[in-house]
Amino acid sequence: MSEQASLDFGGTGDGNVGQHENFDEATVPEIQGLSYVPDFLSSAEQKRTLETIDRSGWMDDLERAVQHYGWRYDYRSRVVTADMHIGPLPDWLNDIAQRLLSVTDSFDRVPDQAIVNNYEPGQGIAMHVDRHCFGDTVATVSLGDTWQMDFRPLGGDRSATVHMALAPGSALILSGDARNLWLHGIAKRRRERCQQGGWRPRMRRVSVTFRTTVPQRVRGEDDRNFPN
Ligand SMILES: O=C(O)CCC(=O)C(=O)O
Repeated sequence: MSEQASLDFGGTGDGNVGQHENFDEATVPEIQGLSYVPDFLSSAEQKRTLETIDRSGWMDDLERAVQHYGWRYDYRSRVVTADMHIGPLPDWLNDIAQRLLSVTDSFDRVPDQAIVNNYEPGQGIAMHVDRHCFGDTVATVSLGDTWQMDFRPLGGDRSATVHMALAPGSALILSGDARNLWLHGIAKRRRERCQQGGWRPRMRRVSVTFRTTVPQRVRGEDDRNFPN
């Protein structure tokens, strides 16, 4: 594993969302099971997806706004229960979920759950490992501004943290060690470090995280197999 991924990434500081000409220079941490596909969605697909998201209703369970598809997730009990099944993913999400299978062979089937996270400047997500009611692969598609994600091995101290920039249109795929043995999160702050040094204001970022739910780990269907 590389000692420390570059902190220099994306963003011009000129306030134009969608201008991220430096993102391809971002360093991808060498963590087993982590892969990054920079141009997974075209600009037109990003725009269309964001417009569809913005026409849908937001939940205010958390500080950041969220949307749940396929299965609802309870942030308090941190489980999925059988009665949380919403239904199949809508076509616009299912198309993306299907396409993920063409860039990774880590999924054992098409993801059936998606959570949209809306991050305004100052917001983020705490360091965490995804719960095991979800399958062994998780994929996040980024929209909007380029923000940094942090990774730290479970049990490691802060000095072991590595970072990478998630550019709009990219897909980040976590499986194996990256999924199970590393925490990931996004620091709550209002600014991002610029490629050329200094800082720029953060703009809105939206992510869509795709998962498979594991039926025998959905509480209420077979509690014996539910690990935590
Ligand atoms: O916003 C992201 O890129 C990551 C989201 C995430 O880690 C989660 O929903 O568990």
